[in-house]
Amino acid sequence: MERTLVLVKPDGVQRGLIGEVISRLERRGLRMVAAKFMAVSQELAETHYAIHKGKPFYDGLISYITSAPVMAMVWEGPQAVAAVRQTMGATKPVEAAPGTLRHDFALEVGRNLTHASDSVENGAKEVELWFKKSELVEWKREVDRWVFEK
Ligand code: DAT
Ligand code: MG
Repeated sequence: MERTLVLVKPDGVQRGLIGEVISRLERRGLRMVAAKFMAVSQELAETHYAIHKGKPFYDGLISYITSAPVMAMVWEGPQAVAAVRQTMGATKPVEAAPGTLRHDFALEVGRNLTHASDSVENGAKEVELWFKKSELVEWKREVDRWVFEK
């Protein structure tokens, strides 16, 4: 079972799209493991986006993610990393496939609504960065056997 970090970024929160994001991930069959509504500190933003330091869009990215609250979540399921990124759509909303969140609700790369981990390894690292172990809830759903094959 994979785990992935999902953020509804400040634009998604301001636009009232937290529920839409959660609803799509729930409908997909993924299982929520943790969630918190929070302001992002400069330090957390810089650690989270360290890989983009030095890129022309870095400063804008840091000020965007720290500009207003985000909804941070952990979701799990088989191939959760790929499944969630597919549901989000491509980074640039105009390149995102119809039916994806970024296609359906966004236009600009600097206002692309969500973050989702891009690999299993980064998923584990990001979950550790954003959540304490005690905030992760281990649970099972009655419906799991109808969604998860194993
Ligand atoms: P993703 O968020 O799809 O994982 P990423 O990790 O490559 O994309 O980049 C992180 C964020 O940085 C992305 O959501 C928006 C911003 N970004 C990426 N590429 C950009 C670009 N070429 N111009 C402006 N912003 C960009
Ligand atoms: Mg990324």
